[in-house]
Amino acid sequence: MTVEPIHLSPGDALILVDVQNDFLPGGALAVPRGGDIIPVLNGYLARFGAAGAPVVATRDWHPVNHCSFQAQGGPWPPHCIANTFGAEFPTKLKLPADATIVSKATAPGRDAYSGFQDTELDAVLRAAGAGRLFIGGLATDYCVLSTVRDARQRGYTVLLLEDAVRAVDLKPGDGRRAIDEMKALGATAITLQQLS
Ligand code: VGL
Ligand code: ZN
Repeated sequence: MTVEPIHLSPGDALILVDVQNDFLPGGALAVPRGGDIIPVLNGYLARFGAAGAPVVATRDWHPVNHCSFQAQGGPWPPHCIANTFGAEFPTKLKLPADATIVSKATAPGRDAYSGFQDTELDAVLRAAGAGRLFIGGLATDYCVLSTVRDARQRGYTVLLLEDAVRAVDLKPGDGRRAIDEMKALGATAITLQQLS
């Protein structure tokens, strides 16, 4: 397999999707091997920092009575409740102080898997002049997939951080199928070693 080097340039932005305690080992909705991505994301963060390129972190930020919780008839256990430990970014993730944080799914009656849904993400990226998005995080088959779909629909170039995503895999193969769909939508899968 040829490994093409990628150089960061103006217009690039890093988007970390929902890298939050509840999606990590010990969390309320732990993604299998979710913790593996943190050191890899720290590698991407170091390169974006060195390049002075913008970083955006989305977060699932639910009210206690959110419609996606089983008590309300939704599919998930309670997770990422706003202002709780489970909704925080893990301390091991080296998020820069100037990262932009985008909260999503904040209204009780509406879920949002995509970082673009009912948020300021598109406006933030436009204001930063970003056209090429490097996207990683959790979970491959839910919020990463939806965010990549919306990014492609909005005309962004998407580089999927294949070594910095992990899937819930409720049905075995969900993560694999999500990656296939993202590639079919025009996303390019990359790994950290390609970033010089
Ligand atoms: C997510 C399930 C429920 C995600 C969020 O971030 O992928 N998954 N809420
Ligand atoms: Zn959620």
